[in-house]
Amino acid sequence: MIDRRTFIKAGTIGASAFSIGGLASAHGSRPRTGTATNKPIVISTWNFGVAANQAAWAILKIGGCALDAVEAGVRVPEADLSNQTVGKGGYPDRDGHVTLDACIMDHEGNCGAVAALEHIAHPISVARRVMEKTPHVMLVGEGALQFALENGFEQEQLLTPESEAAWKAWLKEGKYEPVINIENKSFTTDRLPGNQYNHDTIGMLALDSTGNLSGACTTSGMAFKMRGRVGDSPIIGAGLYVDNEVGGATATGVGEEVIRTVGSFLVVELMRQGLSPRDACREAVERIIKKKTETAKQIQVGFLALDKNGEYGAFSLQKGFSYAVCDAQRQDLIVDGESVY
Ligand code: SD4
Repeated sequence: MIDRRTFIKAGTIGASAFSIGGLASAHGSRPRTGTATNKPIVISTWNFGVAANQAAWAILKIGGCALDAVEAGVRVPEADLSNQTVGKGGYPDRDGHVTLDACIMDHEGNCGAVAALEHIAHPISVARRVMEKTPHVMLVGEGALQFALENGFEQEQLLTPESEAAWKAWLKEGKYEPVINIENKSFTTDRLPGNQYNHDTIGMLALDSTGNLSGACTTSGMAFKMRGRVGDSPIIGAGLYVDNEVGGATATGVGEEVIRTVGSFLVVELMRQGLSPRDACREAVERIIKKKTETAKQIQVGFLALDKNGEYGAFSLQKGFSYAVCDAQRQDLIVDGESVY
């Protein structure tokens, strides 16, 4: 158990806790020249990433591989019934079904994903199985469930009484209109869609002691989404992307905007061009603003990135996006990300 956590403002210590060739300037970017590497390291979205990181760390610290670490890490919030945004216990869709999305990607560009998967508590492990045991990248809906059951995953009731009660409360006002975020306005009037009180995703990136990267992303999706809706989280390139030559990125927030900009792939490509993780995330966030200026003011999207050297950074549209960092120095760091608004 973590009894003490430190919150650090990114841009001060967080992003520079380990900085290669100097920290990029606050408002720009410059190519980094350093060669030192901070490994192993694992980072993940939101405060609940701390517990998830520690499960990943148990593997990384004994020389385990990044792929095993990210899978083990994100299984923690997937199993946590008090977390109503990931895995079992997640908020259902508008029709009361808990549908889960997840993807995983390794250092060789192998990837696997499931979307709209029901009745299985650990979609990330099904995604890994898709990656390793099928010629495909993504299975969805009933096919994903069938595959999971054939592979020994247990069928479970994922809707908890608490999440069912929240859904029933939402239903009193719920409008079945395909308007992004309308559900959140009736769900919690003063809380931004995709923000810290309504975040639905853990995205995790790890660099292991051999210098290999992997990532995982898992979610129950936006609360009270339309039936059949799939967000960015299981989409390789949108919710997660890893390129072992460069780094990895993951996203949280309103997935529609992340898909539109192929956000995580964009962050990795920007790092390839020499931007720091933090500046690459910032540029991707600004791309969302450029494309959908009015929408961008109303929603949250956050990106988190880790490069080959173990340097990390994040940026979001709105305040409130935090992320957790775990390395040899400390295992319980929470960083307040920077934001545009
Ligand atoms: C989705 N990106 O389904 C997820 C939800 C999320 O903070 O991350 N919300 O669109």
